[in-house]
Parts: sequence; C-alpha cells; structure tokens
Amino acid sequence: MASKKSTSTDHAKGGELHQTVSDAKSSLTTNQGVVISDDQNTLTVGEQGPQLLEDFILREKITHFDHERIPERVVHARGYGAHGYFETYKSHAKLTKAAFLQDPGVRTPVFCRFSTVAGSAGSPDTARDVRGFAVKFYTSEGNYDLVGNNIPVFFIQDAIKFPDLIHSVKPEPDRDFPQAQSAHNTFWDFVSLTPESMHMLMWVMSDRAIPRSFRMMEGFGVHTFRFINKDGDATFVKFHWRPKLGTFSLVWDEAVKINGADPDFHRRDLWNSIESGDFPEWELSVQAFTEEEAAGFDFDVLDPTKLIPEELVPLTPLGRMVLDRNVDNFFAETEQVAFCPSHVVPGIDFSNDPLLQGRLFSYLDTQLSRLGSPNFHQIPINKPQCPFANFQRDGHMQMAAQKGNVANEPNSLDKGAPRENPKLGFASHPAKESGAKLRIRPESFADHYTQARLFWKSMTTVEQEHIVGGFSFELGKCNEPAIRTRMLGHLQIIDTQLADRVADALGMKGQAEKITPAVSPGDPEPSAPLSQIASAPQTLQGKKVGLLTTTGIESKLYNAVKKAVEDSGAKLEVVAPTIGTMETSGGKSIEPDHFLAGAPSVLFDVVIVAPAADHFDKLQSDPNAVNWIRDAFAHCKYIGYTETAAALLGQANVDYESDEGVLLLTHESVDALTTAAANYRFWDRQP
Ligand code: HDE
Repeated sequence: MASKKSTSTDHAKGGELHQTVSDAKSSLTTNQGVVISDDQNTLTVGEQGPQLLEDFILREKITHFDHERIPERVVHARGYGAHGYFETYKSHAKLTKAAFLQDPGVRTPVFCRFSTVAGSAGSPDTARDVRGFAVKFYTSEGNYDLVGNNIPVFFIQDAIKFPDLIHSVKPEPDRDFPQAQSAHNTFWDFVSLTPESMHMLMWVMSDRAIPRSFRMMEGFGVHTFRFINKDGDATFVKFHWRPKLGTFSLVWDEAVKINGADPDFHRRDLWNSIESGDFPEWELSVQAFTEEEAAGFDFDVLDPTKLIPEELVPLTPLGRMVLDRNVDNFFAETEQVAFCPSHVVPGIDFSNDPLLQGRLFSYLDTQLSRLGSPNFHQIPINKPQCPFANFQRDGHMQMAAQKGNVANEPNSLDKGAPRENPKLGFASHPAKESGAKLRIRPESFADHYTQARLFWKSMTTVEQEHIVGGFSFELGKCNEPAIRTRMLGHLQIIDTQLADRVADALGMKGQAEKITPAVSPGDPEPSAPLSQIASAPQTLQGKKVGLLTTTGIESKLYNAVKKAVEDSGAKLEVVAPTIGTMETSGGKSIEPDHFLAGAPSVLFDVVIVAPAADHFDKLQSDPNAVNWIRDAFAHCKYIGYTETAAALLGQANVDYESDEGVLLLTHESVDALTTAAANYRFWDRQP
C-alpha cells in the first residue's frame, strides 16, 4: 500500500522535474478559464477509490481530446504548407485587372500547401503519386485560390468520373490496402478501361511522380482559365509555377527506401529549409492565348488531358512566390486551410473545361463536411485579409457577433449596411453560350494518344527507362493478367518500343490486347521543356551532401569539404557510426547530424566517404556502411572518397577506379566533386 505522505501529486509530478506556476508564465486553466491546481491526477474517492463523474477537469480534457481529429481530406489528405508572399514583376494590366498582378511594390501574402493525392494523412511522403500544389493569395480584393498539381494534365475529362478514379486508386474497400499506391488491380483496371487517362499515366509513371523536394517541383493550374482586363477583354491562360532551384526527382528504389528511412522526407525538407532561412521560390507564368488561336490548335484547350506545348505558346512570367514562414500550428493552419477553385477575384474567370466546372461545385461542398460549418471562412487561415461583409448569419461556430436588427438585402433601415458595388464587384465574363442539353463527350476530346506519345518522345533515354520501370513495377503488382494485356494494348498505340520494353520486363511479349483508338494518334515533334533532365539547371543549390566519417577525420579535409559544399549552395550533413560528439584530427568537436543506422545514403544527393585510418574498422565492421555506398552507387549518385575508404568501396563492389562519377578526394580537390555533382546524377551508370 502506498504511504500516506507520498500519494497523488508527488509521484506523478516527478519531484523536482515538475514545473509549477512559480516557473511558468501563467497558470494552466480549463477552457472556461478556471485555474487548475493538479493536472496529473483524476479526482477519486479516497486513495484507491472510484473516479468521480463530477471531475469536470478530466471530462473537459478527455472530451476535447476525443474530438481532436476531423475528417481527413478525401483526396490530398497528406500535405504540408507554409506561408509566404507573392510579388508581381510589373503591371499585367493588359492581360488582367486582378489587383495583385498590378503593382510590383506590393507583396500579397500567400499560404501554399503541397500534398500527395491517394494516401491517408499519415502515409509516407515519397509514394509514387501526383503532388497537389495549392496556393491561397490573400489579395486586397479577396482570396484567390490557385489549386493546382505538379503535373499539367489530369486522368479524366469529366468531373462525373472523379469518384470512380479515386475509389480505384484508394485502398481496395474489402481489405483496406494498399495504402498510398496506384500499383494494384482496381486502379489499373479503371485506367485501362479509360483511354483518356493515357497521357496522365505517362506523367505518373515518370520521374515527375517522385519529386526530390517540394522546393524542386513545378506546379500547374491544369485547366484553361480566363484573364479579364479592365476593358472586359478576355484572354485564355494556363498557369505554370517554376521552382528557382530547378525540377529534380528521386529514383524509384530510393523513393521506396526513403519511405521507410524518413516517411516525412518532403515535409522535413521544406520545414528545415524555411527554418534555416533558405526560402524556396517559384516563378508564376501563364501561357496566354486568344479564343481564336485556341480554335486553330489540333487539340481542345478545354480538355484537361491536354497541355499546350511551350513551342506553341511560350510562357509569360508574371511574378514570384517566396515561402518564408513555417506554420505555428500544423492543425490550425495546414489542416484547416480550405482551398476552392471557385475562390477567384475580379480579373480571373473560368472556362468551360468540364472538369473545372465540376470542381467549382465540389470544393465548397467538401469543406462543409470536413470543417463542419459554413463559417469555415472565419478560421484565421481561411479568413480574407481584406474587409468582408454581407448578411449571411449564424451557423455552427459563428465567431462574429454582427450588430443591428437588419440581416437582409435590400434594406433601407440600416444606412451603414454593405451594398452591391457594380463598379468594383466581380462580374462574370459574358461568354456567349447556347445549345441543347446533352450528356456527351465532345468529338474534340477524342484523341487520347497523341500527347501521350509527345511526352514519351520528349524524354531523354534515361527518363524513358524510368517510365518503362514505372509501368513494369505497377503492372507487375496487378495479379489479373487481363488488366496487364489491356494496358500493353494502350502502350502499343502510344509507342511500340515502350510497349515492347514493358512487355519484356513483365515477361509478356506479344500478349498486348488489340485496341483500336477512336482517333489515330499523330506523330508530334518532341517538346524540350517536358524533359526534366534535359532542362535541369547545373546546380547543387538546395541539395544535401552526406559525409560518412569517423572521429579523427583529417581537419583540413573536413574544413575543405564543408567550405566546398556550402559554397555550392548545398548543406553538409555528417553521418558517423555513433551520434555522440566526435573530433577532427585537430581536436575540433563535431556533432554528427546522424548515426549511420538511422541515415542511409538515400537521404542525400551526393555522398562522401572519408573515415579516419585508425577508426576505419568501425565502418568496415558495420554492414550499414557497405549498403550506404552500394545504394549511392546504384542510385547514380556522385561519390567522393578518400584513400582510407577505398577498401570499403571495394566491399560494396564499386568500381572506383574507372567510374567517372566516383572521385578520389584530398583536401585540395573537393571542388572537383561539387562541380561534377552539379549534374545531380551520373546517369552514364544507369544500366
Ligand atoms: Fe481536387 N479535390 N478534385 N483536383 N484537389 C480536393 O478538396 C476534386 C483536381 C487538388 O491542399 C478536395 O479540400 C474533383 C484537379 C488539390 O487542401 C475535393 C475533381 C486538380 C487539392 C477535390 C478534382 C486538383 C485538391 C479534397 C475532378 C489539379 C488539395 C479536399 C473534377 C488542377 C488542396 C479538398 C489542399 C483537393 C475534388 C480534380 C487539385 C474533394 C471533384 C484536376 C491540390 O473537393
């Protein structure tokens, strides 16, 4: 039996470790403001007696906790956001009257959320998937949401197919797996029966679906929108975000391993870069074109499965977005932010893209069930930063106590009431519409293969190999042979070489189903900007170099590595057999960033292996060290090594004498590595 003296509080409060009000800034209270004297113990009858229902402190705390989760987003549940600003380069008044695109001296606050589509909120970051790229601009004329993706086209042409698409990719309903993966029967069954998804599938099987970082990812508005200037002239536009750091991706085996080693890889990367003052930046551009020009294209600009090659309509840069502030609270901001493509401002309007039109309905609806109230716009992250006033009233969680007896419009009773403003107000572009009511897909949407072929032809051989790998992996996970043969049939139409290579990888040569396309595909010229590798900047900016070493590392070498890496704009992280403080040969202390077993080389873009000679045995006896090097080599990374590491490279079967991506380093030659590694990968090594 517990002694009488040392009951409740002393045990639970851990003696001196426990903080009381004397060291805190304020008292702990209930939600009603009542100061709490003991937050460690429930109210009981006697020492070991039953708990009391009257313990309102316990009940308030547990009840709140029980209701902490809200329904996760039905798609794009896994996401990460940050604050920043947008500034226009100049006035774009000729194109649009939107206020945030007029004055280069004005910084418009933004909140940006990146996401995967298929996985749940707790799923890993580097799944093969489309990435959401949603930006809320808090403009002086109201909130504008540009709710895009990192891929410029979509799977389907009509919103009525969206629930089917998403049901097919989500975990299968009887078994509730696989999580965050398209590699399963229902997805491939659906898309192989939906030829309009072929172009998008090419993108999703490519490097684009496994980005290296949110900071190194493009964004697209996907649909055609309209810009409206002050004279009421409309111009069609397609939105593009381009990352300043360039667009880079992981390789598949790396993505799979990162999912285990660091499921938060992308969110950690964004958080860390912003915390360290290395603010990511994107340029916003549009492809602007008239309706007459659009009529001359050999595809329909209202079809969201088509892109406009930049050779046809080049980009017009508008301005830049910088993300410079992490959230204070993930739930309050990133989880509660509510994007809606219908949030537009004067100067921006919609087109008749049927997918966009469906989205204009869907997002407001989803916020009602997800956030639970039509007052979701009053949550600080969603609240416009310009004045807003109308006669909407009441509802769950109403935060405003509106004054006066008038809640109707028109009225003559409240002289100060808000009124319509025909001059400043949003007016829809008076596009002429007529026609019969029909449920049809336009003929102009019928070519499903030409742009899939365009994408394939625009890739480098390395990227084509990755696409073959993507299809082979995913179809290899389908255990229904009819789905595989059907998909091979579609690939045959896109490109016979692609189809043959995937069939070969699956061991299904000659088994493609014969599919007759509704419209025979054309043979487009490649479009250079579609290839990430061909258009990648030569830079290590924003990347990470992992230094695998031990205590006793030569001081001169350590200093030279640190300087060369930092000069190149990358970050150096030290990986050691143990996490405790280590020393250079000169006695300088280094705090390793990682211990070896917790930091496989997949977490770094470039690696260096440089153990001290007299501590070499620590690495040689650790199988993680060999894996570290073997993986980096297989993932086509640039590798720097010192003489002391040569034996370890040998153990990992790395051909360090003839592979040009593996460089012998001394303190005088580290720059050679950082210069070469600006190529990002040594692709010559790819089989
Ligand atoms: Fe979404 N989508 N979507 N989507 N979408 C949602 O809205 C929907 C589509 C996109 O970070 C949902 O608030 C329909 C295309 C992003 O919070 C939902 C259709 C594009 C995000 C919804 C599409 C997107 C969403 C789920 C077909 C690229 C995350 C939670 C007509 C242009 C935004 C929510 C964030 C989220 C519906 C297709 C982008 C259910 C019906 C195309 C980036 O309303």
